[in-house]
Amino acid sequence: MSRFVNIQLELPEDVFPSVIVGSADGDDDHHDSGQRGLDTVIERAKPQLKRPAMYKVVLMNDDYTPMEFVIEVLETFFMMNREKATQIMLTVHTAGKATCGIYTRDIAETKSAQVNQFAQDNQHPLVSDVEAVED
Ligand code: TYC
Repeated sequence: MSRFVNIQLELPEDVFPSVIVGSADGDDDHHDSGQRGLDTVIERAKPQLKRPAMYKVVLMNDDYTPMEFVIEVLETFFMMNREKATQIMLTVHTAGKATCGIYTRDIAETKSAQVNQFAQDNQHPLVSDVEAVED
């Protein structure tokens, strides 16, 4: 019979749970009495939650897309007001590219695809791309 037991404990939020991963002696007698031998191994449990990986939607400069069209894209797909959209458009224009938003992977991919499709539908060479945010 296995000597490994799964135990769930209710703990205060600031207490990081530990888990008993094994006992070296193979002798079960102290389990019934609720006692652990000196050879019991205790390790930190893995945290159960982690933040999702995040991705940037990056807008690229080109020589042909009208500034007004880029501003419309930023207002429409990234919910920017006119002032913010103008500022980001000018950053792309002068620096070559800029981040328009940071999202989980599926949302970033969808926004980027929507922008690229909208640009194509309007015969502009505007392109956006998705880049992983380093943690
Ligand atoms: N460089 C373009 C122009 O001079 C404007 C532009 C800005 C294009 C941002 C793309 O992502 C872009 N008309």
